[in-house]
Amino acid sequence: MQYSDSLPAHNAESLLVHFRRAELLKERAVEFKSVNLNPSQLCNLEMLLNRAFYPLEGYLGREDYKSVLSDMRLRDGTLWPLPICLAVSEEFAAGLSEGECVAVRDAEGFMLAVLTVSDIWKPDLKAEARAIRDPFPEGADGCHGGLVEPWYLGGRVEGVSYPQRYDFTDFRLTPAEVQRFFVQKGWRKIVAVQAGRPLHKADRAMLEEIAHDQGASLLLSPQLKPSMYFSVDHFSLVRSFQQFVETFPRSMAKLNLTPWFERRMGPRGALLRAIVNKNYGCTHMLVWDGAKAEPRQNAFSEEYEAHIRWLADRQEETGIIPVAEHCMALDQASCRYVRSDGGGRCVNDHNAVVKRLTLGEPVPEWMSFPGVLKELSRTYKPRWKQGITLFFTGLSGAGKSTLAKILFVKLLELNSRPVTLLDGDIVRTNLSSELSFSKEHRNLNVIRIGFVASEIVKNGGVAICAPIAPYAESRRHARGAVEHYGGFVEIHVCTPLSVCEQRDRKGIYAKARAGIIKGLTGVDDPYIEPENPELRIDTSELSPNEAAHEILLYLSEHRFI
Ligand code: PPS
Repeated sequence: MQYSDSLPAHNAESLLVHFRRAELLKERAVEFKSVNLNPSQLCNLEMLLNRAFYPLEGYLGREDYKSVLSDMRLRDGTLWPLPICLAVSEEFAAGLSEGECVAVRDAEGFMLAVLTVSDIWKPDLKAEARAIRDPFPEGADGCHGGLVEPWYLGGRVEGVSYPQRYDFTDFRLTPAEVQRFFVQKGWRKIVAVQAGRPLHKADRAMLEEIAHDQGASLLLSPQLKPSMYFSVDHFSLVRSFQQFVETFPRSMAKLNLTPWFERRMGPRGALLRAIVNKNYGCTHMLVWDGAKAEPRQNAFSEEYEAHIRWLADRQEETGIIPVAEHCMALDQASCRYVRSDGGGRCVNDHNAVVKRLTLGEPVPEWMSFPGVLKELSRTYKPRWKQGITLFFTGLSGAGKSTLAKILFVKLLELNSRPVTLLDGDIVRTNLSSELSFSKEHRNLNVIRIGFVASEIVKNGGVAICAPIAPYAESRRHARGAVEHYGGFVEIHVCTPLSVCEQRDRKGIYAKARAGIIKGLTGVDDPYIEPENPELRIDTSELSPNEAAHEILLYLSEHRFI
């Protein structure tokens, strides 16, 4: 079947309704049940509304869903490789009937669309995953939106508003706007290039080769994660793309941000990407060799070549010609990447660039562009410029607070970063005053400390925390929150209980032994020792100054200071 034969005859640029209809829908929505979308569902809705998912006019109904899984086609024969349905909880589905309208809202409750429900069903997720993985064994995400036992809704969608986006709005064009741009500029052949990592000089040389080979221009889009707003990487990726696109003549490359995100759905995902790219007005699409995480010798795997052939077999219908990566090699004489069909490497220099930036080493000129590096170096800093958390844990009286205070002063004296002290008492007074010393509340207390520390580290500061933190789970949680943005050094102050009790500066152990206080850590409440802390310090063997010096030595050896 020809691509054009299979398209329904309508030409609406978006599924947004006229504002008068939108007003009516908003009034009526008071009576509708509501679904709040998670970030990936929000991207799907945006792609429906802006017609990147043309010709879909809403979420797939049950019969279309089945047909997509079995034949990669809608019931009318249109090629469509992946289900786009609205996943809801069983409880929500149980209260709905077919024909009913549902208000589709963002996380804040702002109404974006109205779905007229045509079908409600419980999908067999295992069968769905099996079908999607066929014909190649790849990881599959489906459209269950992260729900564990979802039900699916299908039906026509009437758009009230696009999801609100506040970042990079200058180049978030809809498919129709992008296509108009191409027409205005007289671009007839366009290669779509999506990438989930920053691009460098090897990529630039390859893209220029491809553009010249095809006589085409380039539409470059960073591939975003649904959780984009919680990740500094998102901003750094997009800004690096801005810089990268600037290295091309204006007549050759255009940057656009699409709400498309990586779905890990193998060939079917690539096919959907082809359809979406066609809807943005492109004619070709670069297909990266997904298996190639690291540079490796000579050319491509058979799977990759089979994948390209598989997409090429369907290009009549998708309207998109798949383009494979080229092998590139560094020409030593000119220090430039050149095409190398007879050998060479499929080059991905990104990991090497990040490694050099985080080690504080210079990045060779042939590897990347100054503008791209400037953007990336704001995110990928050497350890001594990153934020860091010093996380002291140990029994009451072990010496955590004393050490924390010495380190606080020493690091202020170095004056390289802002330093914040989150001592147990400070936190209990200002952040967790309503919490008790139950297991649940202690974990919550430590999770809160981890959150505050991660915010400090995200902004390049030093957080010094000194709670007892008796449980492994909340310590792990705090580490996870912080390590996303910088260093986490766990220091187990392992002074024996007998010494802590002997010191008993607050008289707390005496009270516990007398039964006045219940649930004191180490006496009648557990302390789970950390298995792999970065440091263990026993203050019964070292003076406070000696112990602090050990910690400073560790920080310096590991290049944190
Ligand atoms: S936890 O477990 O991490 O939430 O504890 P933390 O916030 O560090 O609070 C410990 C300080 O509270 C005092 N205190 C108790 N500690 C342990 N168990 C019980 N039942 C208890 N009741 C009060 C104690 O003085 C701790 O202070 P530090 O500075 O550790 O000696």
